[in-house]
Amino acid sequence: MGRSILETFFAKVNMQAVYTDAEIQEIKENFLEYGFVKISPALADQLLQGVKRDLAPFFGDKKAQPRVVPYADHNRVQDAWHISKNVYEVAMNHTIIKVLNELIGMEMAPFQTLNFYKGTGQGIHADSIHFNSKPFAAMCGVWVALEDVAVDQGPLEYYPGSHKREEMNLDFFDIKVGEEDSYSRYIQGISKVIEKEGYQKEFGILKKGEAIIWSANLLHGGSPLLDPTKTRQSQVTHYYARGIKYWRPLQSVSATRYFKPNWVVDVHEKPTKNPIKRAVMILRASFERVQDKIQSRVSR
Ligand SMILES: O=C(O)CCC(=O)C(=O)O
Repeated sequence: MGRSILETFFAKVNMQAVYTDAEIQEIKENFLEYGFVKISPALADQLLQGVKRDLAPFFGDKKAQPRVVPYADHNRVQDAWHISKNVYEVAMNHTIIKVLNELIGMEMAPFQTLNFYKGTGQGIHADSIHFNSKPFAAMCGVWVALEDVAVDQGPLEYYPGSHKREEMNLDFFDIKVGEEDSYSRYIQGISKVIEKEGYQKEFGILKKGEAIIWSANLLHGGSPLLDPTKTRQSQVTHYYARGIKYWRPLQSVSATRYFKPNWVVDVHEKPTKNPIKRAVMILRASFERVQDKIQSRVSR
């Protein structure tokens, strides 16, 4: 899954694309007001194609199972940055990180990637239920379109302004961590809040290479896939501010349990030739897999 010299060159050129101060100011104002912003980080077409090419063997009815990632199914590969330099490059995109640093006012870094093949229909939630922090909302999601996305492909769905609400963890809905159906009850609770507040949904209709950044407290999810024959290839990268406290409400049973994010790092220099690096990657992936299993058990 290596990249040609030309691809590397284009990726570097595109990393130099940045916004002017006036544009950054406008982006900040929109983010504060609506809880999300659309940006065009000028990701090279070769890079986006590279992501799709790297993950093609694992998606749809393909049988291949990626190794060294914490989770993969026919529609979702988590932390594919372990196996794809292109996924890593999207997560580390200079423009995206610069904008995030400005929005949050702290140094932001990626700690999880999710690559999708088709629409997810994921229930509406705030990312803070999965990835909370002290201070609150020092976390963002960034959704990059790897192809043009229209409404029948099950685009991202979000509720502008909903990020201004107070923090809504399980206790907000009188749900105890680990209770049966706690996550589906959380999702029901969120849907009632949306109805009560009259939040209006919007869809992430994007052109290939465009991105949406959302706040940890913005209500969002995946809209239904109206045309099941269509793909909706995308990469979500989750970013935290560095040097703060990180916790997951779904795993904090009796008290806030802090954890250390698995920061995205460059493992692509000589991934297979260094046995120690490889062993560390495998150990780390196994650890993440266990963490993921615990989380999905708690979430169901
Ligand atoms: O891409 C989607 O359909 C949903 C993604 C999402 O909600 C998330 O990553 O938090």
